[in-house]
Amino acid sequence: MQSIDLCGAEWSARQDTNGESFPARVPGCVHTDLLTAGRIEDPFFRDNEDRLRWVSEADWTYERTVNVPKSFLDHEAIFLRCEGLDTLAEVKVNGVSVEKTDNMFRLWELDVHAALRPGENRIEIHFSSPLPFMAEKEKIRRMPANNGPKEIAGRAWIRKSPCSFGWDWGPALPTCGIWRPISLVASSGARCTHVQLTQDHGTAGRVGLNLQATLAGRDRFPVGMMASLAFDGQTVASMSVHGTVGATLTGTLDVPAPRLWWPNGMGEQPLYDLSVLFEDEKGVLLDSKSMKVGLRTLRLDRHPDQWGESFQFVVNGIPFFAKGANWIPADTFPTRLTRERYADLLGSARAANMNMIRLWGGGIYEHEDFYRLCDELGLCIWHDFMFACAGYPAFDPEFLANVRAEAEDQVRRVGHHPSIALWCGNNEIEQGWVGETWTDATMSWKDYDALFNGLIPEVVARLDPQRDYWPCSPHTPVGDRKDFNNPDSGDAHLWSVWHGRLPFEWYRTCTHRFNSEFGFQSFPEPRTVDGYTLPEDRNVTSYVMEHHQRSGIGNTVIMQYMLDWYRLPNDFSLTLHLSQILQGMAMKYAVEHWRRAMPRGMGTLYWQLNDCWPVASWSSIDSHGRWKALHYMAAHFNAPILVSGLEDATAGTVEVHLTSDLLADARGTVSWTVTDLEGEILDRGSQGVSIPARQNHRCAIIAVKRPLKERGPREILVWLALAVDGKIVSRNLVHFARPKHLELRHPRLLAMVKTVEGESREFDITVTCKAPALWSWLDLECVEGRFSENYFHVSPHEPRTVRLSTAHPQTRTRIESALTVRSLRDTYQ
Ligand code: BMA
Repeated sequence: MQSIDLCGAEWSARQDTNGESFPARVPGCVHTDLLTAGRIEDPFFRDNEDRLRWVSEADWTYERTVNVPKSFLDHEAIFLRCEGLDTLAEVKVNGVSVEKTDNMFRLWELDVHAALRPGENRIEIHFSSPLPFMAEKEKIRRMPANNGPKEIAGRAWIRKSPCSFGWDWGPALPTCGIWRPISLVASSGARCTHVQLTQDHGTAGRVGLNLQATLAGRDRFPVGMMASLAFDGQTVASMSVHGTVGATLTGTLDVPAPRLWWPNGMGEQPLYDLSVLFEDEKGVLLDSKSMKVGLRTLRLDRHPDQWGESFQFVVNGIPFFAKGANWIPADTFPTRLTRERYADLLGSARAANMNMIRLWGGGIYEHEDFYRLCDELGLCIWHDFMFACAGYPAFDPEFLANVRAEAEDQVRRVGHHPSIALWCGNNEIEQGWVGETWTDATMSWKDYDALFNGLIPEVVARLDPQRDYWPCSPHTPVGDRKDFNNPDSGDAHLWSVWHGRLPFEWYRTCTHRFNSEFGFQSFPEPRTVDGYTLPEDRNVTSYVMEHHQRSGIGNTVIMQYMLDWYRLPNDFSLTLHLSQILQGMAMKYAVEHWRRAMPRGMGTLYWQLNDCWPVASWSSIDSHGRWKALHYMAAHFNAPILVSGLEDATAGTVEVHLTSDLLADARGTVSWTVTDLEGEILDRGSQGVSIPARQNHRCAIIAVKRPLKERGPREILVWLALAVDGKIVSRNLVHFARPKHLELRHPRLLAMVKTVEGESREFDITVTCKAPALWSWLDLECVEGRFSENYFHVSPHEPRTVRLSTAHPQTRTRIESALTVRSLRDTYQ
């Protein structure tokens, strides 16, 4: 097999009506090409988005020439292999139309043998705007869908990233272009179209890695398949088998002493190198495939139990609590994402002690880098198919055929990744978008069943038989199917806090089995906001700030909860910071409760990890990769062993809980200090504790009746710490009044910077205070960096040292002048 890569900068693009062409990049999209060519303003700045609809409404042509040698054309089969065309495209080779495509999620292998000639050839791809297509279809039947005030109607008709048409955190900037690699491929005899892997862990000390290769080419052409598996460059297993095109080639690699793959926090992520070669009878290489393989079993375990039906993931036979967040496309224009940006975001997820990411169904099937990094980082993937919050035209056989091909392509493309834990049909469609019959507002259950309980699971069972399938998130498998958030079985999206505006305390009433969505919004930090606003926009109710808020109720809801919990902040930038503290507190409140509820509840995936543009949203990391307060707090509430306290002001007690995700029992010391707001110690104690593996247990009840009575609940803080082997592994703070009612004293915070020896990007910063400093945060002006911890509570009795890692080399003096430290009291005083 031979191929000619067509990616790169040799392309040009032009709008069909004005003909003037400009340089283009492939993979890429028209918005980023126009931006590079200086033809449009930054779509993310202020309300520029509103003036860019013309780009989505226009038709665009991408073209290039390619020199094809005669020897290439001597092959039997020649394809133009398009790994992603976004979306309504007509492909022409030397002026001859070879295909019209209509699904950005499909692999198109177009037969171009007859159209190519030796020497120079012209490839042209014409993209029609999706908008007239959608509008036409909407005239036939209105598809129910609505997620955000600016969403463009009709997105369910087209197989294109749902959120590109606008979402309640994303702009409406549907783009077009050659968004994944493109190449010319030539083969003779046979080529391999897919190697399916399954694993047999039935024999102790060995794993059987089963291969099933599908070939295309000349009928009954004889082919040999040679497979080998290596670890760290050493071959550990190999096999070969012979067969012919038309039949499936199967074989097993018998792996002795397998090194198992584990999710983050449970063990390592060893990855083997699998190489599969295909040869003809004379030993001439026809084709090859290589991939990284992780050996493990990873299943969704559902069995009847005392509460209903379990919902837990089990890796290598061990159930584990899933901790993580939901992933959306990391850029409105995902083609400009680099491996570094994926690595930074997913590395941040790992750094916050996550072990699962939900690849949400309103975005895209992700780039290969995403899956590789999840494999390497031990982040299990809950993988939705790309259907979200809409009724889809499953009554249309053409639509179903298109979706079947898409599902097959995607499962074949990524199914070998060890990190994928589950295939899930869709996001939230069972929740209100389905009814007994078709109406303008709902699709029918019959059509829903055909797609999500028929077509898609059939593809999964056939092409990826060892992965579990779940029809929808959320879904309840027993009883009434409209009861999508049942607490006794299935997964749940819990939005009564935020969308339902119930108080944070509501979380503690929830006993669901797996919480795959819940969330609370915040604003991005001031420097991110500065990037998309002018000074006159810097008020949360300004037109531009509201433009960068896509949840209709968003800013109002943030402010409502803010006033419930905190004092009105002094200014705009403090409002942004305080919104992040509020968000972090909400998520901490929820996750700590659900971790304490294990094993009844076995997972929390908050909404949402990341952003696709600078916006007020539920994310814990903003579009620049800057960690919000929530992300720093997530590292704590997701800690492998968590100490948390449940306050009861009436009883005058704090229940101390230890929640362990460790595989082995441990021992440690829990200590508590009761102080007033001056920092005066009113009581303290400590206790040796055993920490049973993979369990929550209440290890102590602290009596605080007396101090509460004497000083009143607004004066009391209880500081908790858990030490293992003399090292503090988890801390927490309990208060009995809402923070707005605490009369915090001036903490006189100080931060001292020390250079870490031999490092120009690492600094140790020691923070001290004279009175309790709640939610203290370090901030840097004009220096990009990340702290090992931030938004933490500092007690006057214990200085805290955190590590700063800067993006670029810095001097100590520079850091000292750029650094500020503030705490909650500074937001209002
Ligand atoms: C969910 C998601 C998204 C949405 C989020 C916030 O339920 O599935 O559709 O962005 O809520 O409203």
